[in-house]
Amino acid sequence: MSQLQAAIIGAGFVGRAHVDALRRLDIPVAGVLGSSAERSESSRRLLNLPRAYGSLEELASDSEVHVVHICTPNHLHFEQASTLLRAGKHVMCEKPVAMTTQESAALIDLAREHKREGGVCYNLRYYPLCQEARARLASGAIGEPRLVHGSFLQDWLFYPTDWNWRLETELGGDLRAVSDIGTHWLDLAMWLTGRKILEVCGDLATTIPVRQRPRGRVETFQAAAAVASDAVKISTDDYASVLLRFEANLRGCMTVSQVSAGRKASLSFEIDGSEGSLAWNSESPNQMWIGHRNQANQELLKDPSLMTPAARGYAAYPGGHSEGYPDTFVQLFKDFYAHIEGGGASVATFPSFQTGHDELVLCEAIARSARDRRWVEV
Ligand code: SOE
Repeated sequence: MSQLQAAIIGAGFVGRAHVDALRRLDIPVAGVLGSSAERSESSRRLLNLPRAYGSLEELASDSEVHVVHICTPNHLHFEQASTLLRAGKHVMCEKPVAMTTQESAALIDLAREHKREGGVCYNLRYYPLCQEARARLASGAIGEPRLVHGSFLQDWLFYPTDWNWRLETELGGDLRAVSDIGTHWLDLAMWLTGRKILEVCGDLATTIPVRQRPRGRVETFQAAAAVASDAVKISTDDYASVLLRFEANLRGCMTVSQVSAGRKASLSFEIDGSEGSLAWNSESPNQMWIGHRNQANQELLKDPSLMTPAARGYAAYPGGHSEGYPDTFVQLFKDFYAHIEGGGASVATFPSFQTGHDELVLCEAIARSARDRRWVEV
């Protein structure tokens, strides 16, 4: 069992994924804080945890807790992370780490000042075959990367009656598809290729400008159609396409949408290099396509015995045994907790507060580019 003890804020769809992953790693979870005393208690019972916290302050002063996982709506991240860092807790925060770059920069400073680690949940890096793609790119398996393109498409906000807090700018921020799912894609593109994005040119659209807001609570991915509702104007992006210029002349293009019928949570990328290509899709995460010009294309099925040594450790099960979305949290937290247990001495391999800040800088540049209808330097 780990020496470190965790606690969680927010027990919605993703909070429960965090608790499941911590349990697989044998990291004790001391308790949960919800949006009210009743919700803390009902989540405590649902997740079978020892403690229901009554407030952020009560959680921050629990000396048994070393790491807190923040799984709340975006507008709460900054205040919660700041309070917890000041109280000496390490923080694993859902993305985006904050609402603005001023806030994310302040969190980096606070973590440094209090000598605590901050991670951001860009968990999709931790699919075994994404780790494999990164290792292959680093070893030059497809030569010099020239193009990176792909999309992240969903349909859970397809109907005007679909609702979630992410649609409200005060709770989710000014951007939605770009910030909620586009940042996963952008994080992958930069992490896979090891190249930063220097310039962006974005086109954003709100394809459903008026939606029905239900008068009750709706969870992420939960249908809301049957309840009483009010019509509200929407300003956040249902769709975006962004042209990208990376370091070392790498070019790219990303499309994101939360209104693409039939696409549930489909992140795909293809990287075309001077000697070959690699492609992957999160809806078939145990397969990677390897493209050639002068020989037949290949398909790698996830199998640790066929994977590059640097990536192999991120596959928890033998070949033929599929790994998916919940497993990515396990691998991310494994890296994060190992780093904390090592006293922060190792190089951080997990997405850090700096990663979260870089993503917000990109989001701001994309928003400016779309508003001004031009390329913007990051
Ligand atoms: C909703 O769009 C969501 O839950 C995102 O917030 C997650 O980051 C993504 O992994 C799945 O979809």
